[in-house]
Amino acid sequence: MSFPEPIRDVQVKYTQLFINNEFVNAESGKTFPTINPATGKPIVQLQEADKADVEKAVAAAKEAFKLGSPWRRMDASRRGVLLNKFADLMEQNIAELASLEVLDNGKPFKAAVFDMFFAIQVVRYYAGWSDKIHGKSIPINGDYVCYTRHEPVGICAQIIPWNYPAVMFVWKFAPALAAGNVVIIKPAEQTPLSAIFLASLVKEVGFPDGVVAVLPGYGPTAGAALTGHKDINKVAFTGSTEIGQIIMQAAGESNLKRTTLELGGKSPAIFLDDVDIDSAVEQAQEACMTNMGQCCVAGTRTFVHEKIYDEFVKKSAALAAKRTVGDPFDPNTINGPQIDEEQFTKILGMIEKGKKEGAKVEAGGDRWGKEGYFVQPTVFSHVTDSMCIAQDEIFGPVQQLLKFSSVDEAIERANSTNYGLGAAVFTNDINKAMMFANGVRAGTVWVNCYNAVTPQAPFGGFKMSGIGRELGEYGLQQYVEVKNVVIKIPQKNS
Ligand code: TXE
Repeated sequence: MSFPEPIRDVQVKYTQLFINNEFVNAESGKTFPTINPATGKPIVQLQEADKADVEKAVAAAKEAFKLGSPWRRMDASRRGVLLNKFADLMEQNIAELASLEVLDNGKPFKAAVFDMFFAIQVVRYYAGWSDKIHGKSIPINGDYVCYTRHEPVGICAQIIPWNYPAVMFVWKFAPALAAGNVVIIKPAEQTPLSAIFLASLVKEVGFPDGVVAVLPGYGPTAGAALTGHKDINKVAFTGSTEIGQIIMQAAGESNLKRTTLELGGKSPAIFLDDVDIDSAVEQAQEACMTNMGQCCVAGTRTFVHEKIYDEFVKKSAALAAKRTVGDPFDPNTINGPQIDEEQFTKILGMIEKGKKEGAKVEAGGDRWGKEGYFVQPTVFSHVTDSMCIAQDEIFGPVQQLLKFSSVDEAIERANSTNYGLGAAVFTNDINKAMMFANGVRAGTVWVNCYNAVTPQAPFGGFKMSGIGRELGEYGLQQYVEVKNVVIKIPQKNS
């Protein structure tokens, strides 16, 4: 796939809800704006989904999922063909999709294109699984035949965040459809544009009516109507730990929906004293600041061995100062704006807290520019474990440099938050790396790399970073119910 050119004046073609393979207005007729974070100005008004629209989408989903429907009767291999066709259309529209993402989310164009490459890989990966999802024949006691079926869970609500809008869309949509489910997707209110563009591709591919709905709208209204709905069988959510707790409660109180959650993090990256410092400093900063720090698995606690700490601090500050901030359509930009005013204010507040708590600002420490939601790449040294900036998710380009002296100590401190999403260790000592990999409580541990997230391997959190896994075969398991079928026969033989 060649690298596309950005479309600076990309047009927004779709602003409606997508239900039953049609673009429709919200029942209430209400609209809401989506904002360009680089300027703080509205891009366009969109139809705003609420409870009544959720009801319509659920009715269509029930029809699509009923026994004998075109979707239920479809060969599993055909589901894979449709998903591959969806990936083909993503490829054909990559310049438009990536440009919409830049406009709506503020991420630099190059990063938006890499997001699309990854999203396409994920769709193709799950397309391949479609006709390989099957149960077992089990030799049980007695004169019986026994086998299991891996059936779709049913109607799945999928509530996604704004940091990787298109990527999060397909992480949820692709395994669910590969396994034969029907989905109702609620994109984040900040970034609905790529999601409704993807909805237009659903129709072009030819998925049967009602299999996919996309409902832009707010969390406490459209989102809550989904999580509390009695006819929805599963909810998959990516977002804050706080809302994850609310969603799990709503799922439990309504009808015990199957629930998977991918939540916040405060991931540690450990640098031992045998690393190449220049490369380590680069990797540490990328781990923390990629996507402007708006990454659930960002390595926001950089633990540096005491022998190399001072040099590491100096080089990290110099590197942060060189990070190009600005117009996300400019090919030289590395950091675009934060997603919205709320996040921007929260991040600046956390920086102030860090200063008050006694951490030292080595680079940045303030807003960047006068318009939009840009934050200067910020590096703190002299950070201690109990400070808020070492405990709470900041979700901005703010790096905490902490000092340690032994691997045992690093493991204990790495484990000292409520989160457990990612972790990394950088060293040439295999024994120390293995001690860390086994001892740290996190869903992914990287050794001498960071953010190596691929379609084939599971992703998810320990502790308050989540429940369940996405991606890989593990991700697929979250979208099937196992049914055991036992048949009495006259006589079994071995
Ligand atoms: O997230 P929310 P916000 C973290 C990050 C960030 C903080 C707040 O620390 O600073 O969360 O961000 C929908 N019922 N992450 O406020 O509110 C909402 O509409 C049902 C980590 O944007 O969790 C959106 O679609 N749904 C993260 C989605 O939940 C509800 C990515 C996420 O929004 C709802 C984003 C409700 N009551 C933020 N309330 C990650 N894990 O990658 C909201 N929503």
